[in-house]
Amino acid sequence: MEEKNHKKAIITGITGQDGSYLAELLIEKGYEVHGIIRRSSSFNRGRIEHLHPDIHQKGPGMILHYGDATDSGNLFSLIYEIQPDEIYNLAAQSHVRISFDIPEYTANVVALGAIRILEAIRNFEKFSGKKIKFYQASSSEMFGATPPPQNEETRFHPRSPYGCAKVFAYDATVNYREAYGIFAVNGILFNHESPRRGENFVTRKITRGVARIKAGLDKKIYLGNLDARRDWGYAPEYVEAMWMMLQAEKPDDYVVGTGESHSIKEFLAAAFVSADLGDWQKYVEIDQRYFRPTEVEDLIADITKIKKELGWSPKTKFEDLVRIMVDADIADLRRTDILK
Ligand code: NAP
Ligand code: F7E
Repeated sequence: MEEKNHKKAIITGITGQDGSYLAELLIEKGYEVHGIIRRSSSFNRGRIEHLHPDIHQKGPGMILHYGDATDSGNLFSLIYEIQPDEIYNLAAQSHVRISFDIPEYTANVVALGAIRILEAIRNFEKFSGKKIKFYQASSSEMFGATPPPQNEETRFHPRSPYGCAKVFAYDATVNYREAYGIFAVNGILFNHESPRRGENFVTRKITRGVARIKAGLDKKIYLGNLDARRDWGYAPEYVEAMWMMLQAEKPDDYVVGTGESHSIKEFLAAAFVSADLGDWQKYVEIDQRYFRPTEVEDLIADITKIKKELGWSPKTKFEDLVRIMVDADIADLRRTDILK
């Protein structure tokens, strides 16, 4: 008989790109998934709506709770009430350029948000004797200005309030592991994308723009710095790496990426070709508002450690990732059109 997994996990940021894929993965593995969602005046559950029926079909599935990364009392109560085996801290004001507009709020959510949860875990473990494993969504933005390739030994030199806040959360995670023996890990993830990527990140902005141009709805896409290079992978594969880190024998920090970087110009070329629109330069205009006061020029992951120790490696190639996203945005527009 198949053995039942009775593990419980909390996911903060469950309504985001990664949260939604991670929830799918954990439900598939038989977890009872508890997601923390923010109250919002407009609907913010589009990415996880399809997971609701699982509550009835496959056992516990997904349970949602209102909360916020800035609210310690709420995080403490939820952890005491749910008593999870694992916590994945994905909640963040995750947009790098916007972090220059709202630096204090970004630091509150990203930096203090992590330490609030770590404190709650420390407190809970002390009083209950039960252990909780903690995953912190760290970022390649922490490397910032340090040239590639970047690995677990590379010096951090963040270039935005977001990057600075992620460094604080990273350090807090290591500190709580060393000081209190908490099974706490950092996944240092390089950019990962998908059809569920937020619409104001560059890849999705491009693929959505391409679909709208193809449908005759728009004529141009307005962008900032096209020379920056990123190591772009496919998000569903990256949430698998998060889970693997919490199943490892000992807690440690891992870089996750593809080992390849491409410029925004290369992404544009691949996206326009994929939609049979030809030369991207006819459709793209530069708008200064999308430049950042300090830029991260080039990121390339050195994934030797995670490959060797956990056996994780990326599968989806750059051109395939671009095609998946362009096709999904074209299909999405067609669906909307049919519905109209
Ligand atoms: P995302 O799509 O922007 O999702 C962020 C999530 O955090 C959303 O669910 C959002 O809720 C939630 N959130 C924001 N502020 C919150 C608050 N004050 N309290 C509680 N929840 C809050 O981000 P993602 O791309 O899935 O990334 C997941 C995590 O990995 C983030 O921490 C990000 O910084 C980090 N990361 C991402 C990448 C990447 O390339 N995607 C790479 C490295 C690290 P709403 O839906 O209500 O806004
Ligand atoms: O920018 C350039 C921009 O906003 C990528 C987040 O998930 O990954 C993400 O951060 C590059 C930058 O992602 C536009 O200047 C040009 O060089 O898609 P992005 P990001 O800043 O790399 C890391 C790993 C995270 O942790 C973050 O949470 O593209 N770029 N023109 C533009 N970027 C945007 N957004 N919009 C433009 O119009």
